[in-house]
Amino acid sequence: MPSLKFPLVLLTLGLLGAGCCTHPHARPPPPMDQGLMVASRTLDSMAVDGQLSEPSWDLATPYFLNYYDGTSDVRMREVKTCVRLLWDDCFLYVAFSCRDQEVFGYLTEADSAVYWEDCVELVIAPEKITDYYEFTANARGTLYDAVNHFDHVNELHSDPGYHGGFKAAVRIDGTLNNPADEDHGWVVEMAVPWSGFDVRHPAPGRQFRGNFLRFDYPRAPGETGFLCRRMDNPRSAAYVFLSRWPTHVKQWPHTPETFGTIQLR
Ligand SMILES: [Ca+2]
Ligand SMILES: [Ca+2]
Repeated sequence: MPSLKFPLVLLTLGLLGAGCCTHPHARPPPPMDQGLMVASRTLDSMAVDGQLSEPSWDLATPYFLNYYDGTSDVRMREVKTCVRLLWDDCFLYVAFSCRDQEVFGYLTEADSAVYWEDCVELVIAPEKITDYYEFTANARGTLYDAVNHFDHVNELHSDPGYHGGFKAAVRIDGTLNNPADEDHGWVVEMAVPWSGFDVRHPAPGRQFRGNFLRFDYPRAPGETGFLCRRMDNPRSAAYVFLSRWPTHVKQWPHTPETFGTIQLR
């Protein structure tokens, strides 16, 4: 069971302002049926530090994930998660900008069950879509990666023994694990090496199937969402709000047939 012995992180960095995604009320989301996400070539060297301060990020197209509740029609809830993609000869870079009133994450051990906490995920299939890779980071920067197989009876088999060598850094605008105050959000800057999933020659025009997920535990239990245990108090339950891409799809995000297309530009 997680304890509270870890020091709480206090970072008030204004991360969702300049250099990150704009406030959702200031920028309308793209069309609901957008299933193609373009990764731009980097212009400069990248520092994986959780700050989207590189000029390359300014040129990356912002895409917004959509809320998915798994039981009813997908609807556009408040846009809370923005994804941007970049690439160079060595890495695929992913930035997640997440608005969040309560940021929480306790797990610190690599490949632990970070998907039960505030987290973001990239899944990507270089060849067969039923055999794909998963790269996940929780809000305190603990990483999980796995190679997954999704069979035809809708069962997901994950092998976290896989190590793709990816790295990620998180910057929090608020206080981690402190429900007494109200947070603003968090940003993940992720770099996944092409060698981690056997892509030897990335080039413009290359396409992959994939998806992007965000699990958000809200400030207070809501009326919708998935009921899950929280790692900070397994005896209690909380609702988690899951967002996915492509935004118009209703199926569970790990269903490979529903993956969108990621294209290198
Ligand atoms: Ca950076
Ligand atoms: Ca949260």
